[in-house]
Amino acid sequence: MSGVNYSEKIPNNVNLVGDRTLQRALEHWQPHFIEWWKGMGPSDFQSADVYLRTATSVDAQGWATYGTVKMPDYRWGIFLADQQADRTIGFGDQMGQPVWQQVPGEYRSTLRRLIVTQGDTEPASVEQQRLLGHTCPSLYDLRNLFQINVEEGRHLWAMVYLLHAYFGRDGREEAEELLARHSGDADKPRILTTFNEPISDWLSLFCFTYFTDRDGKYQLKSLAESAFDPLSRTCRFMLTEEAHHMFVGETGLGRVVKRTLEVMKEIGSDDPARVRAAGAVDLPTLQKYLSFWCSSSLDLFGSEISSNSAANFANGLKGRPDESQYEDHVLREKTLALVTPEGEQTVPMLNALNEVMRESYLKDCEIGLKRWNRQIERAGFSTRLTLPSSRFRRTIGAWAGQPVDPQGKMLSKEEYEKQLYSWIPSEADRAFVHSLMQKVVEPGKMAAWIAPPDRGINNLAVGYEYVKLH
Ligand code: BYC
Repeated sequence: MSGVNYSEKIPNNVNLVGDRTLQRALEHWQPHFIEWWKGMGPSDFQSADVYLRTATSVDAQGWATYGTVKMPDYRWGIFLADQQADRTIGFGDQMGQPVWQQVPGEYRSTLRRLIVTQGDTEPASVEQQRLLGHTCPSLYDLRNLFQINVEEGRHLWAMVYLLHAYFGRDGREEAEELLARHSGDADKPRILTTFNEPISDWLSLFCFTYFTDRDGKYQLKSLAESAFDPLSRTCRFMLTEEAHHMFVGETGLGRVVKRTLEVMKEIGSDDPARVRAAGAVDLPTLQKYLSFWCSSSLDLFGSEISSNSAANFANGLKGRPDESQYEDHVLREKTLALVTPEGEQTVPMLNALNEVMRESYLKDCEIGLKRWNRQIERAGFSTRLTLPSSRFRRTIGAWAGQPVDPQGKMLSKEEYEKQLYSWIPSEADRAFVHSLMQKVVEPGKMAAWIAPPDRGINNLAVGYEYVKLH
């Protein structure tokens, strides 16, 4: 078990004290991070006492230790999963050879790019969510938002550690840049498109944590397979924390569906206008939010046909999630039939791995929809929620910019443009959802558009005062 040393300025389980140069470099970055947190992190709640979990070790006993802290005092630190003795490369052309404890020169820039791209998403999401506290539906939800925010901050630390420890001066410069780009900034935006989308209401937050954090799960799992062992160990521990973020999305959307169905039963109608008038999110609007965030998150897997994905896999930098479940770990002989707007193409499997991953991601996304559709069916209504086709509204890859409807059917450009806002939220839909977002901070009280959760955090009551406001 690797305990975390909390007596140091930067809590860590990587023996930072044994490398004074690295320690100094990270201690130099630390005040810049805090400054960023105060300026770009949750707006206005920095003096609140928040019931948060912090890792005190990376094992089952210590990774979630609960207590009340003010967010700027959160102990952000560097935690790697324990090193596995004799770990060997699990895929690609160097399969079976020992994993790397240092970055091989020939992969240096690619690995740095992967780590920077991963790292960039973490502060981006905190920036996207910074105003949400003002419209929280309950103290329980407010606490969950802040838990996610501080952990995304920690995930930034995880990537900054790798940059500082293994990439020298370039790594330190990249770490500064991670605080200089900002979500939605016209001059210095975040790297990936989804992380520049505003998240200005809680329905979007729940969709983001359902769809976008799930991309995080898939990407972290594939990086956890990496032959670069420090990256693998970092991602393995991050995945433990990531699960709670998806839980917030899944239960959040489930609670929205539950409340909407209660209202539909009360008024005896599924008429969207009447559901809205009764203060709940009508199912067609929910469907539009699902389609928006799902399609946006699908871009995060990259192009269907990608030489980057082929090289990353062949060189052992990035595998497939749960690589050991597959039989063939080299993939030099396999192909995949892919449909693009030009017709069906047979592509070397190595070049199609982004698409393979996107397909399994979509299957994972289906699980929640099945559950919510069962709830709707049990309540006696005929609407069914669906995921859009992976060709819908794409901005990356073979289907980028193609006028395709959510069922995957090609339309004329005019028809597509005419119908787009019947598939994703229009200004009026967003304005309606915003009108529901009224701050509720009385312990145990919920906003009218969302059902209470089944249980509280860490066995506490739902009505516990999870955030003490001053
Ligand atoms: N937007 O061959 P291609 C998370 C670029 S979420 C903008 O198509 P590749 C989290 C690409 O960079 C997980 N640009 O794709 C969730 C490349 O540019 P360069 C984040 C894009 O490289 C919630 C070019 O297009 N982690 O953790 O195979 C809250 C051609 O690339 C996009 C990662 O993404 C896009 N959507 O795969 C908080 C893992 N897609 O390099 C956190 C690290 C592609 O030629 N990143 N491009 O200039 C990667 O593994 C890969 O970079 C990608 C793309 C999967 C993103």
